[in-house]
Amino acid sequence: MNNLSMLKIVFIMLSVLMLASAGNSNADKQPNIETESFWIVLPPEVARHTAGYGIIKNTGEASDTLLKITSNAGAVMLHKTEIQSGKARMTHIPNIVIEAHSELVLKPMSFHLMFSDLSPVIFIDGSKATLFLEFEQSGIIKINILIRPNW
Ligand SMILES: [Cu+2]
Repeated sequence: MNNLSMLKIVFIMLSVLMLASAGNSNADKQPNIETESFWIVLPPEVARHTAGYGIIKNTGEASDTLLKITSNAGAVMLHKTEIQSGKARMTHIPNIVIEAHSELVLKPMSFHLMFSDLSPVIFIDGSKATLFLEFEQSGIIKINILIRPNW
């Protein structure tokens, strides 16, 4: 075998190795979803809606999409409050991408959980509700969150 064909073989082998490792590193990239400081506002007895706040963090190497939220406290949706011509308006956000190394902060006048059809059994000061966050990659994440007055 001459030097040139030897070089060709080495080159081909290197290319195959590089492709294989590139494939591997992609497959290793996973999102890692964590939740922090979640709570639900205890509404006045007459209220039919209430809000929930907290932080969803993605500390992983790939993005993930929040597809669905459910709770034993009632019906729940992700909302976003925005100021449009001087008025606060809420928009329903059906799903949202959380990029790698980023977080979604749910806070007043911004993203929030919007609860309706409130369960009277759950909505007692100091009780806890269960929240299921369904992600495209990470699957369903269950968290227990405190219900407390915001005063
Ligand atoms: Cu809302």
